[in-house]
Amino acid sequence: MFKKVLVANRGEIAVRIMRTLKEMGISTVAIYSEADRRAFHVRVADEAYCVGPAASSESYLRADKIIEVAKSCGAEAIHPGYGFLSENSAFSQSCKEAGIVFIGPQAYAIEMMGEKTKARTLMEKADVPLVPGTKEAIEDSLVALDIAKTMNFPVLIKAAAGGGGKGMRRVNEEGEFVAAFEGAKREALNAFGNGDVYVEKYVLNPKHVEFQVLADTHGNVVHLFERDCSVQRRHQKIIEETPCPTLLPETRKRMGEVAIAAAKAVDYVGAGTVEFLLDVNQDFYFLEMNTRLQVEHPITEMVTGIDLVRWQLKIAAGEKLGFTQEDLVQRGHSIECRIYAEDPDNNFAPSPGKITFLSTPSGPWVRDDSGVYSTATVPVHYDPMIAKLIVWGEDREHAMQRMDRALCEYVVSGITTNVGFHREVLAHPSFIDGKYNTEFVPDMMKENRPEKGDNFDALTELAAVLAQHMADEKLLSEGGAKTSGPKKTGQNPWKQISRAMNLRRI
Ligand code: MV4
Repeated sequence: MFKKVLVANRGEIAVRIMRTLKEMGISTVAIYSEADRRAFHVRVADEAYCVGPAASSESYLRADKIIEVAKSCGAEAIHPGYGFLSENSAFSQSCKEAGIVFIGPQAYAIEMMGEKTKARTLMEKADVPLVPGTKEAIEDSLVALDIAKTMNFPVLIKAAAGGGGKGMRRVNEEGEFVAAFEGAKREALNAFGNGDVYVEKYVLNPKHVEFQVLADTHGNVVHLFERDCSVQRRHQKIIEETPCPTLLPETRKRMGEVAIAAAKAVDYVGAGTVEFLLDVNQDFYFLEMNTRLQVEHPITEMVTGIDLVRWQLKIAAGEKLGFTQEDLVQRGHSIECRIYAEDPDNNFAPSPGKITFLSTPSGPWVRDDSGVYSTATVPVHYDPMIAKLIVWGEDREHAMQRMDRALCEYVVSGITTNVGFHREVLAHPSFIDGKYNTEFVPDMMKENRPEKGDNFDALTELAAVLAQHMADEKLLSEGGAKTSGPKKTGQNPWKQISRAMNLRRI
């Protein structure tokens, strides 16, 4: 096993990876930008090196500098986390050429899955069900229109180099097609430097269900069941859960087999995720494969008992998978809520700044994967996700009750978070019945939601007690104490208290 590993990431995922490294007796190396000198991941690491200015392009994306740091400090391997360089095939290759182990798949698998048309071609050969559509990029808009006509509208134009929703255009009728096609091409060229687009039939109201896989270098591949990631807003996941509440055992079995076939078809090595759309008839279609550890991996760890980062390391060191498919079972239910520094009452605008006070949930079966600490500053430069709250319960109802309890324990002052919004989602009939799909959050936002504050009266007395306590403990921030962000908040004690209590609209 490695003696020293560099973690080429920041925030909660860097901390989460270093926790496992520490447990395995491996020395941890952090990198950081000038904006992250006091970041949590830097404090957790055994050693840490600054790799450049705040902008990601000048720090966390600087493959050359990061490999240089790894070489000079004697790290034998680099864990890329998610985002940043994690799905950059050139980086995987550069690590290899520098004699450093990239903890992830080979460049070939990243490249094949990164280009959607290549991925679809390869997946079809492996008998993986695809959404009806083309496997080649289409140059001519009229040729594309003819194909679209055979599929029935709506259709979806997708960028070959895209993923995660970027460069997609839904087209509802023939008349809109050509303009949308040209628009999508231009957008794709701008965003990815690759204007290739292709056409798929639009699957209406699907669930987003993904399967976790693990593959070693000896040809063993297993899946670790599914995650339902349908609670999303603008392609940002908000809540994930496992098992998927509507997935039938027979469908689960078939999807798992397909996920394994997908991984085998690209000679996959390490931890990966195969994404599907699942429709109301339990038909499922391959969307894409994410060739990295994902944000929502902890819920899989909670129900399987497998530490995915530990196995990423063992696999990267050449070890064989220590268990078979038959050894794996889903035990109980797990839910993850992503905690964002954002304001749900202001169109989810980022809310960076100084966290003046933080107290996080704990207790039975609660996992707090956080990238911040009390008095830390959330920089404006990066993703506003500051932490993840993960719970386990014996069944779904138990997990939901436990999550609401844990959310109530969250106390964050100085910045605004979506903790209260999570409570609103958990209390929503569509979430409770489990049949929600990817339209759930957009639909919920269109509903006539009660004004925040409608439920305040009954809580006035409690709020007064809390206000006194917060004043005594100097937890209320001074007027204008916030140093960054779009507008000054925090001057209004009432708002701070309601936030501290995680009041949800009811
Ligand atoms: C689709 C689709 C419907 N039909 N493809 C969004 C992100 C990218 N990975 C693919 N996405 C979709 N592809 C067809 N043929 C609907 C989506 C989609 C979606 C997928 C997963 C989770 C949330 C979503 C929200 C809107 C659209």
